[in-house]
Amino acid sequence: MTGPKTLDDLYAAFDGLHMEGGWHRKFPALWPVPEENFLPYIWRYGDVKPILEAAGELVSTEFAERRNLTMRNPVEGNRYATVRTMVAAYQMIKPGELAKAHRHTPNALRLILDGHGTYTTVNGTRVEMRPGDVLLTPNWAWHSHESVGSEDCYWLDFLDVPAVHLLEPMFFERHPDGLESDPVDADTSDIAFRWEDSVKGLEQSTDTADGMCQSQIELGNPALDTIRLYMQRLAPKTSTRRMQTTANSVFAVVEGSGQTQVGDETIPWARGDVIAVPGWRPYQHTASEDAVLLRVTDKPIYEKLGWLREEVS
Ligand code: 1HN
Repeated sequence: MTGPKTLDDLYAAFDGLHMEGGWHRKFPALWPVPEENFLPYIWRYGDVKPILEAAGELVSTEFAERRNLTMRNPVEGNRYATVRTMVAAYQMIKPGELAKAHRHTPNALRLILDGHGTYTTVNGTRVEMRPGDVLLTPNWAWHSHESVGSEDCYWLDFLDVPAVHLLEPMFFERHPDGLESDPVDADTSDIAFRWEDSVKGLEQSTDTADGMCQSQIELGNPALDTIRLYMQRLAPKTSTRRMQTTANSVFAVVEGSGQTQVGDETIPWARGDVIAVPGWRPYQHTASEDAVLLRVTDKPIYEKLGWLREEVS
C-alpha cells in the first residue's frame, strides 16, 4: 500500500484533494429541522420617512436614478437581504422627478403608502400609483416611475433579488432611450391590484388562512413566479393562531396597528412598517385596532421544489 498510513495523513490527503470525509466534517451538512439564521426585525415608517425626506433634499434622481432605501437584515454576515430570498425597500419620488426605465430578471412589486400624482409604466402600460395599491413588475419587464403631481410619493418595493443572487441568473439593463416610447394609460391592468378592490375582497372573503387572520385575499395566484401576496385583515384585540412555515415572509402594515410575536420577541407595529419573519420562526399576530397586512412570501419557491412545510398551532 502506497497511500497514507495514519488517519492524520489520510485527512491531510483529503485536504490536498479539496475533499472531505462525510464522517469528520468541519461543518455539518444535515440537521434535523431548519436552523435559525436571518433575524426577525422591523423597520418603522416613522423612523424612515424623515430620512427619505432628507434624501429628497440631498440626493437628486439625476444622481441616484431611484431614491430607494433597502432594508438589510441585521444577521451577521448579511450584506443585502431582508430575508433569505427577498429584499424590501422604501422609495420616495418628488414632484417632477423621473426614475428611468430599466429591466432585470428579479421580480418586483410595490405597495403605495402615501402621495398622489405618480405613475409607473410597466412594459408600455402606464398606471397611476395610489395609496394601498399593489403593482407588479415581473421578471424582465421594463419599468419606470414618474411624478406629475404636486405631492411627494412614498412606496415600498419588494424584490426577489437575493434569490437571484443565490441562483445567479442575474441580468439587468437600462432602456436604450431612457424611457419606453408612447405608453398607453390604463386604470385596470393585470399588474395592478387596487386598494378599493382589496377592501371589497376582504369584506367578502371567508378565507381565514387557518386562523392566521380574520379574512384574507390572494393578489394573483401567484402574483409573481417566486412571490405570493396576501392582503390579510386582522380583527382588533384578537390573536391569530401560531404559524410555522419553511417559507419566508415580509409583512407590510397597510392599515392599523398591533404586534407580532416571532419566537420570543414581541414586535409592535403601525401603518407603513415592515416586519421580517424568516422561515421556520413561529409567529402570531395581535391587532390593537382593525388592521390590514400585506404578506409578501416566497412560498412559490418552496411549493415548486417540494420543500413547503407548514404547521398552525
Ligand atoms: C428597483 O429596480 C426598484 O425599479 C426599486 O423602482 C427598488 C431595489 C433593489 C434592486 C432594484 C425600482 C430596487 C430595485
